[in-house]
Amino acid sequence: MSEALVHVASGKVRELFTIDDERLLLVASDRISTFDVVLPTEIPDKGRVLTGLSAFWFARTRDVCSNHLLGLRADGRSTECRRLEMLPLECVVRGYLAGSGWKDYQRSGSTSGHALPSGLRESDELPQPIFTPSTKATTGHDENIDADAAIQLVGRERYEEVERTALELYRMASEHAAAHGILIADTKFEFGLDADGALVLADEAFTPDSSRFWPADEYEPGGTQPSFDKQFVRDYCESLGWGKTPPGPELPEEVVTGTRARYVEAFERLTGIGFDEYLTDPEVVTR
Ligand code: PZK
Repeated sequence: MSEALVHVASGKVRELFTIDDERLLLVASDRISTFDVVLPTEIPDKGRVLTGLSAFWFARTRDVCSNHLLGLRADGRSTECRRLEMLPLECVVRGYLAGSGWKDYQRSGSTSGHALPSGLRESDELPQPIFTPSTKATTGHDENIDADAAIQLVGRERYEEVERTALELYRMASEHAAAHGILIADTKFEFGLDADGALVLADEAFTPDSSRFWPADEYEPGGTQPSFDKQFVRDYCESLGWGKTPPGPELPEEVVTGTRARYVEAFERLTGIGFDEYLTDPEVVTR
């Protein structure tokens, strides 16, 4: 049986297709980006690792919030999902001070309207995780916004539900990951609404592309942290003196192999499932 898939959207490294009126197919490629540029070299199985990790988290957080996952295809990189009305908000939770949160803090002592204690260093753990929504930029970077601006976009009640849900999801996943040697510094969610107006977690969840994963055993606040997954790629790109504008450089074999191994390691540590088992039967992560 063949199936006509209509392409609806492209992300930097993923594609979205329509299956029918109610269902979409989200396909994760093996492309990798660094410094916001997609590189010409792929990392074999990266899309399968991210798809499997997302599905693992969807299965384990169902009681906190329902999600768009309907099933995984046998290729391990394609997710059948419910078609939703997406909220116009990037829902970020930060447990540590990094990236744009750190930049905001240095300028103003706060981020997304959260006043933070003085004297924090880059990569410090926050006194408690904070919800820092941003707008979905069509071009360039998302812009952090405060609660009032987010309430303008989705309404007060929905905002409060999204904040409470996002913080609970982060608490669950970050505790689990830390116990397995990975710090989730921050993470981004996208939520949608089903036909009844119920909140549904969509997109990807707790993948290294939607989150900052740091190796816990190398954690040293006071500067930037190594990336659990992309550090070999970043180090190689820095060694070239590449200007971080397109086109990106091709990656040598040893950088590809080392990076693939890091993705597989993250998958196996977080799921407790062998990656070979996943390739044999992707649905194993949801059981
Ligand atoms: C949806 N995106 C972003 C992600 C892309 C684009 N379940 C859903 N229902 C309706 N819309 C979306 C989803 C999801 N997930 C997500 N845009 C629309 C996106 C990945 C690849 F090209």
